[in-house]
Amino acid sequence: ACLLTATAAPAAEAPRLVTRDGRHALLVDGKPFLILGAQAHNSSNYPAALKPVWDAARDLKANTVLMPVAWEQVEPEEGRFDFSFVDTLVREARQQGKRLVILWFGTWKNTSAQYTPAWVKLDPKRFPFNVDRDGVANYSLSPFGQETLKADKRAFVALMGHLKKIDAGQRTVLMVQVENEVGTYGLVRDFGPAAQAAFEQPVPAAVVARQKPKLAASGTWREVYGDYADEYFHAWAIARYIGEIAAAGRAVYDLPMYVNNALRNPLEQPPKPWNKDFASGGPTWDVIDIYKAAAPALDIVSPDIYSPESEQVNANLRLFQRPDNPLWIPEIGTKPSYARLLYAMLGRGAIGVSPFGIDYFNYSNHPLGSTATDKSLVEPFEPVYRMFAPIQRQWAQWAFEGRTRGAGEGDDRKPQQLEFPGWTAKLTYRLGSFGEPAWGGEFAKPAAGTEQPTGGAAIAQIGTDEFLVIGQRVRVRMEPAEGTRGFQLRVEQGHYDAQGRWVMERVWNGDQVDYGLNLPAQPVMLKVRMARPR
Ligand code: N0T
Repeated sequence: ACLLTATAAPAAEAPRLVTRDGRHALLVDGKPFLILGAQAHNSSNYPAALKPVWDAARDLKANTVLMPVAWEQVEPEEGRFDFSFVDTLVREARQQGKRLVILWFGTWKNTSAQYTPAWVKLDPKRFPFNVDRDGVANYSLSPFGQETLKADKRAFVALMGHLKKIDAGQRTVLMVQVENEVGTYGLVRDFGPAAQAAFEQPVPAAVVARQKPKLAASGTWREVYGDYADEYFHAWAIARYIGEIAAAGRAVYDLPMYVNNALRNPLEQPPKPWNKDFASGGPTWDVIDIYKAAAPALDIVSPDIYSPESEQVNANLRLFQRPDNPLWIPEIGTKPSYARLLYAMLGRGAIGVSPFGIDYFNYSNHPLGSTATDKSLVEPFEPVYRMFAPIQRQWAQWAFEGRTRGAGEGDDRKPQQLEFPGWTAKLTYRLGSFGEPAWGGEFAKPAAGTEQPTGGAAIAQIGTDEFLVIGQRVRVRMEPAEGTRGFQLRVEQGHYDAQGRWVMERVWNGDQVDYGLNLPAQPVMLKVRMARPR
């Protein structure tokens, strides 16, 4: 019996988030894991719809699939649960060698009630909508619907209990998203009687302690937050609702949980009071503190990136990456122009990224994403995943240690700089690539294929004077930090083998390094050793 106990496989350790020195890692089987995600289309959550998802995820070289599980499908009749899709999903994911992130489409999906079961939709008395100042019902369910909260929570707890039963020994499911893009369009908050009564109460101390700017140290929502009171109140009401669901789910099966956000303009600084320009009450960057205060069971507030301008993307990355909030991007449009920005996300130390609509279902969410529904959909992203997939564990570890930086070519095509202790990486774009003119400091005309920005690089400082450079369509010049002396000693092109050992393919020297390292259209991996003159 003793022997048997000793050799029995230990239950896999639960995925969890850890934070050190303001940086984060998702531990999977006890070690940092980088999610190279693929999110399926909204209606692919049925067994017969899975094959085009697996095919696209495989072509992309994703390690994780993000898949909705809808309240309407797991509880078609009140109190009768059907998790057969979840069983198929988890079983096939294992066969495909993929991990999963489950998206709970419950009370709110893109703010609407469309994924609630019919018995919820048909009973607005029991499951009330938000109402406006005149008492007219809005399309979105009220966070003050006590019965709605109870029912959603019960279904979510049943889902988590089921996941525990089928997956606690294997941990195929890494995280759970609770609801999808919550908030309300067109109405700043619920004005129903329960909401109004709460609005006139003092702001909870946990919120006042975190959320700024404030006009007073205590008081009602209006007294403390003035013109922002309605939006902040709605954020608090929704956060509390989701937080309660998440906490109940985690009590049954403790997985990392997060919410995603349809963004407000990150460049509007300071942010103006809500003016119908985004979903009020959603976890926009300006109310992350309210979500942290009201929903401690949610680990992450994450951005869904659908504004392709590089300035917008970079601003969102900055705003959602905080010592109290890991950077996790569960949705990125599939327009090819987003691919280069993965270098910025992964270089900054995101715990993961996921283009949305990686699925050969015959549907395209253009203009948010690509027009393609075949293999050309994944082609712009695959080269980046191809580079990171073999080293995803190592990269996540380096990121957790603060060794990584990254950038995607800006819409302005301008040079960029990445600063490391002792060294600076200078990036320039619009260069020739292999087979095209790449010699010299200046180019008569930019190379074909650089009409649109497609360049980017992610760099890890793997030793004091040593770097791993991954990138495409960029010239990288490593230089000593200002006021110091140093030079490039050796540049190797290569890859890591399955055991994580570096395999050198060739040494770059001569023309290949004289003016900087010209990373071609197809990404390469370089190990760069710098040195200081003795
Ligand atoms: C996303 C997706 C899916 C620049 C849209 C994006 C997904 C949801 N919503 O295909 O519905 O489930 O999370 C909203 C984009 C806002 C428009 C940004 C304009």
